[in-house]
Amino acid sequence: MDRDTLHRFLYDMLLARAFEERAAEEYANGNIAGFLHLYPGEEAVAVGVIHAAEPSDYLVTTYREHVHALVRGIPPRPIMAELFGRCDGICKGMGGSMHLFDRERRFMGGYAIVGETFPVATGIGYSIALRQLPEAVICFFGDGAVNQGTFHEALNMAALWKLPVLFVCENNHYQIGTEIHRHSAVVDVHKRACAYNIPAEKFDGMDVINVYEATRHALARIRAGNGPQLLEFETYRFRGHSMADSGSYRPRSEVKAYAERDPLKTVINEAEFGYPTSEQITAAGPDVISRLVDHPSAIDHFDARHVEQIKQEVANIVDDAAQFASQSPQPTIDDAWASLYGNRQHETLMEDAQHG
Ligand SMILES: Cc1ncc(C[n+]2csc(CCOP(=O)(O)OP(=O)(O)O)c2C)c(N)n1
Ligand SMILES: [Mg+2]
Repeated sequence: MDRDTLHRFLYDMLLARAFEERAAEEYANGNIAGFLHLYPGEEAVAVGVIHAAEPSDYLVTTYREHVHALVRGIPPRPIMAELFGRCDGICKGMGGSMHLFDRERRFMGGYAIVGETFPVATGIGYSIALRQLPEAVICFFGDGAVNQGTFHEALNMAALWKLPVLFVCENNHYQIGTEIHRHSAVVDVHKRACAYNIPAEKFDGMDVINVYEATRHALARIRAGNGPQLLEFETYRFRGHSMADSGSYRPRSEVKAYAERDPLKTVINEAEFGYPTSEQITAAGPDVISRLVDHPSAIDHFDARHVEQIKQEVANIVDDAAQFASQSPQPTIDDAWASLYGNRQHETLMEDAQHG
């Protein structure tokens, strides 16, 4: 792991946490309406996966997607303005928190319906395969989506046609207040993929380096023409399901245990103390050896001062985004009508077809 990459992970994770905590504050102040699903605790998944992807790869995500949008490169200002429902939002304030979308950056949404990402991603995968492009599509979904029919239909077709789709389960162990063992006969999400002959593995989703490496390998297999892959990342959300949920159904001891494993602590630790001793390398199991031996090649490491600098920088960026959002105009009823009746002739698709 080189220093620049580690710096980007650290920066993006600190920005993600600051952005989401500010969104919570703005919601409490009445500046954001509707549902708001936040990502603290899960940052290592979006950051690790999206950094392993190429900018030409498509992303399809759920309603818990602000961080995915940030990591893909949508600036904080239009994301925050979208959460505020304002004209300068990435979707002109018509989508809101759950429906971020940016065609240019191949960020194909934010979907509110559980299981909705599967057919969308599979369709994009079909389009890539048809044109024989070296691209892939990454389909994020929660552990609660695997009993939807769309999961099975999409996995079947993606496998049958060897589509370049990476299915990524963000397993935070809860579907609102329900745990998977209460609604699923099979509780290991990745094991379900074998029904469709899709290679699948489970990894620790609290460690960004782990997530990044796993995703890089899976994407390499896809680009080599091996068809879809599925990765399950075990993670945890530190907040409730949405701002309307306190999360009180979770035992305090469980929340505390996961807080100890905060992915931000892990990445800061990696960045500050990324030099294992030779004894540590010898003592490490075979699966972590490659990760450990990479570290001594780093020229320099970060210290607490660097981390504080980044924290200050991201705090300013988030302040600026909130300020920008609050000053952006509210859409009018005419804007709403224009959006409702826009794209009726499938202009977006036609433009894409013209550009090959
Ligand atoms: C088809 C459908 N059924 C029910 C809901 C209500 N709902 C919203 S989120 C959610 C739980 C989803 O949990 P999971 O997939 O694990 O994602 P997480 O919120 O944990 O990220 C449910 C049932 C919905 N949005 N869509
Ligand atoms: Mg879940």
